[in-house]
Amino acid sequence: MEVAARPYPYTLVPGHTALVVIDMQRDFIEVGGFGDSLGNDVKRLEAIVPTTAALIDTFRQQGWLVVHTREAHKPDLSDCPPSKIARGNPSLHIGEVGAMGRLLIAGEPGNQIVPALAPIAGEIVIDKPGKGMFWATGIHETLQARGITHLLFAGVTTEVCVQTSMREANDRGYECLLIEDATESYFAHFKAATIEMIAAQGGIVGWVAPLSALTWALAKEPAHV
Ligand code: TIU
Repeated sequence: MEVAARPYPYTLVPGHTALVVIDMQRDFIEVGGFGDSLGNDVKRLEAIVPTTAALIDTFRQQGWLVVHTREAHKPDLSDCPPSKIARGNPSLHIGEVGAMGRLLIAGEPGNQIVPALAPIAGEIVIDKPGKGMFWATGIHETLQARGITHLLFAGVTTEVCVQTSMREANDRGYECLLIEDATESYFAHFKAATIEMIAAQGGIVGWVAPLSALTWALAKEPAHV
């Protein structure tokens, strides 16, 4: 199935394509979380929740795999390098108690995916200690076992965890498409730059397209898994 995209049409292979929703957790999207502790205006990120929900719904309707990630550390912080805890001189450090529990710690209220995008049975949820989804998660083996070769990306933030994950996926041979209205950054110019650099040089990291391009492709050519 062809999806209109930049720098040229993206060939989506039904049955071998998964959606990866990166870190749509309260830690980044709500006041009092990790993103806020770093001094960011978190309100920008909430705006993509409806588009991301529609994208997830599209995958569910097709019966295609959805993978959710969370940036999360073990309660004893054994998977969090001291350099990451110290970085940025934040108002609260990873593991310290904030308005939604301990920052970036698995199981805490702030570490939950926002209710509008909550995973359902049959979807994969991974906790990742890094910015990228492949470091120390085992997700590559899980995707390979399911025959996944194509990944669509959504989530936050565009230039940090989304871009890192997409580059990691690209290096592992996945054909990657970023859904540009289902990703956001605390910095508008970083989102724009990331989109440009992904699609530059003939799609050096992958493709970019709005959700409407996927919707159009499915309307034109209904897919069967
Ligand atoms: N700070 C920032 O922009 N992002 C992160 O720390 N993590 C993710 O992007 N998920």
